[in-house]
Amino acid sequence: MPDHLVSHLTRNTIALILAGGRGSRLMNMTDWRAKPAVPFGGKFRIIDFPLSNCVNSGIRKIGILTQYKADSLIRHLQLGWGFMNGEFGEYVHIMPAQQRHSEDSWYKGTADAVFQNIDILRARNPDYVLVLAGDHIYKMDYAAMIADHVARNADLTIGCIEVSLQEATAFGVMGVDENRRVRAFVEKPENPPVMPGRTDTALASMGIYVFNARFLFEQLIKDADTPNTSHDFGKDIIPSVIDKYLVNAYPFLDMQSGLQSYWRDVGTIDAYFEANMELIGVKPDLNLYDQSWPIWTYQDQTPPAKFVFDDDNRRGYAVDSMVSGGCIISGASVRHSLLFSNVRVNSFTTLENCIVLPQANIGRNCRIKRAIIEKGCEIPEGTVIGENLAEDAKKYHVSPGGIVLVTPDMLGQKLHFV
Ligand code: ADQ
Ligand code: ADP
Repeated sequence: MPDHLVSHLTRNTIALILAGGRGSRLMNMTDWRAKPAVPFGGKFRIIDFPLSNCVNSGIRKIGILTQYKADSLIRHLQLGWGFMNGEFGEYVHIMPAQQRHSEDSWYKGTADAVFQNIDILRARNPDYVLVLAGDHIYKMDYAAMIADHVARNADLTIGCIEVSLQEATAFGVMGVDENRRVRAFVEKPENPPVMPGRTDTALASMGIYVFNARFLFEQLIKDADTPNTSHDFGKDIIPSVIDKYLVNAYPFLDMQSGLQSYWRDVGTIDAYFEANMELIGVKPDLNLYDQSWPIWTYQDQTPPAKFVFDDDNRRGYAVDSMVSGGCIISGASVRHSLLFSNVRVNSFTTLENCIVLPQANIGRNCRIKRAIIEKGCEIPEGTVIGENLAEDAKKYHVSPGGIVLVTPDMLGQKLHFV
């Protein structure tokens, strides 16, 4: 079989999804779950996006490197992705930090997380390793990136996007030559270098990499033996290889329009709120209804969402909103909001610009706006949120953008579900 077929490339690729980081800027939403397990878009978890991208790209050997508060993530993976259990050589394999290599430490950094699994990877003998982050929302055909990597004979290919100089301080920023070869790389620079031909943007790494497998293993072993490294791809590995090896930049552009594609790091409460809210719009940049690139997930079996008149004949309705299965809106009004599954909204209550996570119950006579209500919250009757942020801040978390986050802990509630 000719080696250049893309199917040959993807079949000989192992994807590793780094899902161990905490994502502490999501505040209390990551108190008990890792960021990749955070619910998104009414039905999904963040990790469903890179996972669906892999499956849709034909990359079906997938390892997930977990560490921080992985219980919720692991249960989601078992329920939603457990069907890929090795048949036809297709698997989603959870690789928890288990001190395989050094028995005195957990994963130290992203490169160490991969290094500690090097014996498992070697035994599987892939040609390419695709390293992904478990915490970004986007739809991307990784096969095109791997094909570019191979066509250019690269040792390492880094996915990249153009961002504003201000945003660039939070990313790895690269300098490339006219052949897209990476000539410089600085992790989270205070003064990011401007992209050639631009005045106010920089070329940022998406934190996704295609490595030739043998090259990756060599670099990981070298890094493990280097003193004073943080064992991180962005801080240590990439800067150490750009001079000697062919490191290729792969711009993430829409195949049809040639414009930059949708890619979000929903790393803060404000970014999380915005990205979810955008989905409600008529033509969001992220289309979840596109059947050519489905986002797969685990979902509870739920009856249809229901909108009912209450006993006083008051209308229950939602407009300009997305409402998942199992919700009941009874005698309440819901506007421009996103309701996950099994949410209840009761009589005389109004919700506006809200994100309500599964199994929350909003009592009667509440007025709530610009809020994120966490999974399982029981919002007491008559609660007002979003009208006086100074008051709200005494009980709940208020983000810099004025979004109020409410969790069961803040309401003094213990969870009655597992
Ligand atoms: P950051 O996102 O800041 O920058 P990092 O916090 O290391 O990098 O997280 C990368 C991914 O690895 C995340 O998905 C995280 O959950 C996971 N992770 C972190 N520590 C881990 C560990 N010990 N074990 C397992 N998984 C772990 C990176 C790059 C930048 C790039 C941005 C793009 O370093 O160069 O610009 O991603 O978002
Ligand atoms: P998720 O919303 O991520 O699905 P789950 O409800 O499945 O989270 O809970 C994951 C684990 O964390 C369970 O063991 C659960 O009891 C615990 N847990 C969930 N919410 C909280 C919370 N607010 N505080 C402390 N522990 C929690």
